[in-house]
Amino acid sequence: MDVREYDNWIDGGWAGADRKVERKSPAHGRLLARFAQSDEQAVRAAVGAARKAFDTRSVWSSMPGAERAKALGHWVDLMTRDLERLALIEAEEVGKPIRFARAEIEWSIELARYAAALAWQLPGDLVSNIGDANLGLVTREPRGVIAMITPWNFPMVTLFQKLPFALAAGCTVVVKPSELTSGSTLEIAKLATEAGIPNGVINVVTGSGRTVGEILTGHRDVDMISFTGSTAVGIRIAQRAAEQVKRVGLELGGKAANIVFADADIDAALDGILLGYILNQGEECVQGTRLLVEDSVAESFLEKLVERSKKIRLGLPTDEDADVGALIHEKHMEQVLSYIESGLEEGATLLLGGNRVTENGLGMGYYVAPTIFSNVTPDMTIFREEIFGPVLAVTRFKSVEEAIALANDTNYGLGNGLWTKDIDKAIRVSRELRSGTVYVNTFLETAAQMPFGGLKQSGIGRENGLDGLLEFTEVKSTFIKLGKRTHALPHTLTTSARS
Ligand code: TXE
Repeated sequence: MDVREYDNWIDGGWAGADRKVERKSPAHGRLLARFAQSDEQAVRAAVGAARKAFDTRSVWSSMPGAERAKALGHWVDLMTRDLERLALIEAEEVGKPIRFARAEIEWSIELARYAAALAWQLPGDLVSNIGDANLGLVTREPRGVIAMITPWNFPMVTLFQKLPFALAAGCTVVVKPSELTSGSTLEIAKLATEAGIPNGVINVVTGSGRTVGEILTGHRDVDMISFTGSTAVGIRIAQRAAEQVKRVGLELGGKAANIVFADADIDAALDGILLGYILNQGEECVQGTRLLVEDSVAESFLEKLVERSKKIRLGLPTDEDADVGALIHEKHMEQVLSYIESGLEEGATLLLGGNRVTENGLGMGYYVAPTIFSNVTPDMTIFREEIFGPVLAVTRFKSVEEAIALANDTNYGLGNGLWTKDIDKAIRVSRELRSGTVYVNTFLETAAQMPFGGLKQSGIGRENGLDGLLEFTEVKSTFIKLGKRTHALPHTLTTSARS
């Protein structure tokens, strides 16, 4: 297998770097790629290219929406052409099974297709009731140069919930992907140039967050920072942004609850709970990591869930039948195992898993067995903290009120799910759940038109949908006087008084 060598992508071409960071496979340890460890000069060049492309209005920011949509459409075609190649890069660098990587690229392309359509019709308002001789225009303009900082769990989807929307609005962009998974981001930036998106509109600088990320977020020519990652770094970024009164969009962690009522379609709920806790090895911000199950059905539900979970197949990224892949790196695996340890120490009952997996050729990778704890109480660490691994914490409840209180007993508010055949209960509970998304009788559903984002410490702002486009726009109010101006100036200052 060839090692992929990458530089930064700046102003429509590769820009070399003296220092490199290596990415080894979390699944089998082999070297996969080398990325640039960018310095201040590289970040300045990238922001400079984005600024110039934005300020030269005809290049992109004031191009007719239809033209931008056309260019984004060509880009979509090229990504579709290269889907398999992109999926393999994604699977290998993240450690996830190839079929999920494929689905991720397909979904990213879908988001780009939707955002391209939005470029046709940036909404605005005409205000006609401010007097006969006045007209108000409320228009939306692209925000400017956007710094996008993205994580390693879904390198493409987390980027595509931002990038095509910002481009559709007319912004230009500098992306700093995770230093662990930069390959697909660099590849799609190159494809953008091939598709005719002008130089400087998309730039990518790679390297560590603490150096490259900090330089980028502090750069005065960056108008907005759009970040997906941990809550701790999100807080840091919000502080940096505040120093220069920059806009921020933050998509941070989560601790979703999946509530199963006794009157649910139990088989459907089992599917949803299973997918919810193992998808992407549990490295997911809307992971259904807490199962709240009604006491009267809990025993039999858990028996079935454990039986089904035993069939989950762990495998290498290229294993077409694998359900769960490797965790992102050794330190993260150790952290997940230490959360499992805390569950045992704090008195939860281990029903399944709880260990690292090294059998069947997985010994060189960072695999953790699907793990289920029951008798979890709200004071336990595994109930409260984001684990980001295939670990499910189960808590029983006896009433609707108790279920709602348990679900909301968290600092996060990204997503929650509930399972019931009673429509009144479904609507009541979904209204009372404090999260940006609620899934009723389903889980991890997606649609490009549906906004995505969090309450509380899960973030600020929304991605996807029309809201996702508007995040990257500024509102401008323009007053237009019709006919003769009769403003209330002091008499002595009016034109007629002077003449
Ligand atoms: O994320 P970081 P990490 C959660 C999850 C996970 C934990 C740690 O719980 O276990 O975060 O993951 C860049 N200035 N999520 O440490 O550090 C960094 O280089 C500017 C949830 O990998 O937040 C990367 O590009 N940038 C989440 C990006 O921030 C900085 C997805 C995210 O890395 C920076 C990932 C700084 N000071 C992890 N420090 C989700 N919402 O899905 C780091 N970065």
